[in-house]
Amino acid sequence: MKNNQTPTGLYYQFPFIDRKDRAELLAWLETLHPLWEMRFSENNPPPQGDEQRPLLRPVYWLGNWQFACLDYYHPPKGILHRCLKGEPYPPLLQKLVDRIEFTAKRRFPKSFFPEKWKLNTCLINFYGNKFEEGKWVDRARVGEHKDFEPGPVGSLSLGDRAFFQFVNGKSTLKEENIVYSQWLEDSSLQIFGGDKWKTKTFHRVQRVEDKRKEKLGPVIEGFQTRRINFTFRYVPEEHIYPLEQLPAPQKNDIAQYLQNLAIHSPYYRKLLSHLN
Ligand SMILES: O=C(O)CCC(=O)C(=O)O
Repeated sequence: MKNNQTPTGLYYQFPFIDRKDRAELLAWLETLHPLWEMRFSENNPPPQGDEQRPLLRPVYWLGNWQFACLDYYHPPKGILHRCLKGEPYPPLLQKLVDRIEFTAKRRFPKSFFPEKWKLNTCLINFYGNKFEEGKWVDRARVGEHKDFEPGPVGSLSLGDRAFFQFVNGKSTLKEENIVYSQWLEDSSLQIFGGDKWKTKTFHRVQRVEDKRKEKLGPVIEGFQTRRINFTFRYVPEEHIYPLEQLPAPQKNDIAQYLQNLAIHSPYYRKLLSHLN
């Protein structure tokens, strides 16, 4: 344990960003057009017992895009053709990422960091209520999972606070399986690294409060966002593929997503124009 009683390998800072950076981040987020991806695709159909479904929330990736239908980045076996080279960070985000990397290196032992570690990948999750079958349904949660990208992960939160937990085992509601709980406040930073938090335990977002009543993020049809979370991760550069290096089946699976992204993003528009 350290002085502030946070276990080794966990770091929490509140607030991490000031009001000016927060306002600038929110203004930039409003310009995004997140995707509502389907979990599976023609070339990656649902395994037996599972079914095609949309993800619980809209997402946007920077650095590289890990499409759900390409099965995400999952070393050591799932590294081939999982990560498409994506948009770079805007300057404000890069500035925050530099601070997060600096903090992680200062707080965590060297052994937590793979060689060449840098937070070159960002998943932006939009949490809120989804309009389904005539009513608004609270979809603001994430089930137990691990982030398989090697090294520490940095997590920046905006909006309503989230109840975040590390747990032993999957799909368990048993109290004794809860290893550590943390409320993630608006404008806070969480970093987790090392075997205990990356490999041995799963993490999840149990619920997100609904108190701030703040309009957050871009307009998304059929969705009301009340929390936005950025997780910054590391994917080795050699596992990030330019579009032209993806095989045809993978390219076909993501073709419509890329068309949708290209409507609003100059980066994806250029990518597709080079392909034609
Ligand atoms: O929203 C959060 O705080 C956590 C998100 C998360 O677990 C993930 O993106 O893998």
